[in-house]
Amino acid sequence: MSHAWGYGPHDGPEKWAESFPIANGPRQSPIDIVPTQAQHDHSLKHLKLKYDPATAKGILNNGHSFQVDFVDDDNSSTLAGGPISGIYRLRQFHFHWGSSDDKGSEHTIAGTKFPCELHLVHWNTKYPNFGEAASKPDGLAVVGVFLKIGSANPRLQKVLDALDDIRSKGRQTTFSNFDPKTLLPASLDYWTYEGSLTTPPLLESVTWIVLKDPISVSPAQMAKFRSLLFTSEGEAPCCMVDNYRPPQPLKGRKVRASFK
Ligand code: B30
Ligand code: ZN
Repeated sequence: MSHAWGYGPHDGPEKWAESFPIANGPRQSPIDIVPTQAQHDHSLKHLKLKYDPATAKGILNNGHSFQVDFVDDDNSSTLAGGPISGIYRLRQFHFHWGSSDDKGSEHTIAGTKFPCELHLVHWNTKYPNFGEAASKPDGLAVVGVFLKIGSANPRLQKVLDALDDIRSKGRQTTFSNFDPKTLLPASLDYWTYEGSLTTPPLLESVTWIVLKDPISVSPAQMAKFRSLLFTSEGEAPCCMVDNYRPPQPLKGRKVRASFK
C-alpha cells in the first residue's frame, strides 16, 4: 500500500485538498467539540457494542498508523444503538498520536488536545461491504476514545507488544483473540455529529461517536506508539508521530450529547 499523502510539510493536511477537494467540504472531521455548545438529546440511545474476540485477525503498519483488522463477513462484532439506525460491523481500529504529550488527538475538547485518540471503525450492514459503505452518508460509524497520560493501561499492552513486529510500513502479523471493548472507559457517554474520514479520501460518510471519558496510557506506553516508523524497510527511518489532522470548520453542524 502506497499513499501520495502523509503528515509532512509537503504532503500533510494543508496539502490534501489539492488531490482531495472534499477536504474543504461541508462535513469534514475532526472538529473541536465545545461542550457548552452541544445539545443534550434525550432521544439518543445507549451504545450497544458486541464484539467477539475471535474476530480479531491481524495487525498492520499501513504507513500512516497501525490498525487491528477484524473478520467482517458476519455480525459477530457489531455496533448498534447510539445515534445510528441498524447494525454496523467492526472493520478495524487504529490510533492517532503526537510527538509529545501536548498534542496527538484529532478531536479536541474546547481546544484541549490529548496525546492520542483511538478510532473503532464500523460499516453499515445495509450496504454489501466496507468499500460500498464508505461512500454513503450513513455508511460508517467511528467511535473515538481519547487517551490521557496516567497509569499504565494493562488493556493496551497486548496491542503495544505486537508493535515490535510491525515497526515498518507494510509489515503485518496475525493478531487474534482480542476484545476491543476492553479498551473503552467505564462510561459510554458520548458526543455525536455527522462528519468524514480524517484521512484521504476524506469521504463524508462517518457518524462520529466521541466518548466523553478518556482512557489512561503511561509515558512508556506512549513511547511505544512513537517507536513505529512511517517508512518501509530500506528507507531512511522516520518515526510515526503527529499522524493527526487538526480540527476542521463546523460549518453549521450541530453536536449532540448523550448526557447532561
Ligand atoms: S478515520 O477513523 O476517520 N481516521 C479509513 C477509515 C477510518 C478513518 C480514516 C480512513 C479508511 O478506511 N480509509 C481507506 C482505506 N485505507 C485503509 C488502510 O488500510 O489504511 C486505504 C487507504 O488509505 O488508501 Cu491507508
Ligand atoms: Zn482515525
